Amino acid sequence: MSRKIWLDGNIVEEADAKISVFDHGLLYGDGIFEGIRFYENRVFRLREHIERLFLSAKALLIKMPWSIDEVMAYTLDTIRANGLTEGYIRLVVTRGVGDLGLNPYLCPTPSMFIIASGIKLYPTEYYTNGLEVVTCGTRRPTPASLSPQVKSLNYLNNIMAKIEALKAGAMEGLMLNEQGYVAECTGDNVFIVKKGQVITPPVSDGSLDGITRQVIFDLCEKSGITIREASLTRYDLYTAEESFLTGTAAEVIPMVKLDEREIGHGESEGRPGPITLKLTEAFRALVRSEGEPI
Ligand code: PXG
Repeated sequence: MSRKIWLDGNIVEEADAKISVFDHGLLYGDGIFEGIRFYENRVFRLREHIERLFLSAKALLIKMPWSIDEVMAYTLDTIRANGLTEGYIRLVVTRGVGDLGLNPYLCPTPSMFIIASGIKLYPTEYYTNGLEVVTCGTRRPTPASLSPQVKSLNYLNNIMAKIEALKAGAMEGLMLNEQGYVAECTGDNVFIVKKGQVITPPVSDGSLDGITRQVIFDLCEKSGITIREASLTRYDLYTAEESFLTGTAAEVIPMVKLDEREIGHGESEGRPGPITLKLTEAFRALVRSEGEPI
């Protein structure tokens, strides 16, 4: 079945959803995106995603000709046009069409398109058995260059790291910051469990302030699990009791091995740990119990 795409105000067939070769999103990666999930006819944390999109736009001086509420409505329209109840939204805003040259003022109006589709990042067995991860040589760019908070169309650092991970036979790669502290994985935030407490690096160590990351803070608080931010080294991950990754696409997934070290102690060494499993279950229940109705 051909997908229906929202493109600059119209819902068009996938085959007709075309972007100009002069679009600066393509020519220079000058644009931003969001990845959003919907479960059982409800969009999870829709407003938070659209608000983050608008913050990315503000940082890049992309003047959005739509309001937050309008973009939320267009997102829901796109899902309805595709008759989907469960899936994934990719929302992309580009600087728009302009002549050649970096100058963004050559592009009078931004372009936006919205795709509603399925997504499956990892096979089911990885959620049950856990993921093996390797540390990548490619570093997360420092906030002194483009802020990691901007979800821009230039993901080349993350893609280079992903290539390293895949070449090493791992499904995901750990990225460090310039100082060698843990930042995040190529498309997910990282958490560990130590002495029963959940710990994740502060976003100032070079990670995206993930919406799923925030959900983990909420779930820990609700379940009486202590959660805090702290800079982490690879040693902290190697010797952790448990570790897991979070992201809109990945959801919550256990990380059971890093650079050949099996994470965990005793019986749960190299296996998903109890707090990870508890949070995974709580996450699954939450995404099916709240969200913007479609
Ligand atoms: N770090 C990075 C670099 C990301 O790109 C996350 C963390 C997790 O953030 P959220 O807000 O999703 O919890 C992301 C998000 C894809 C895909 O197509 C990637 C993401 C989200 C949706 C789809 O690979 N990454």
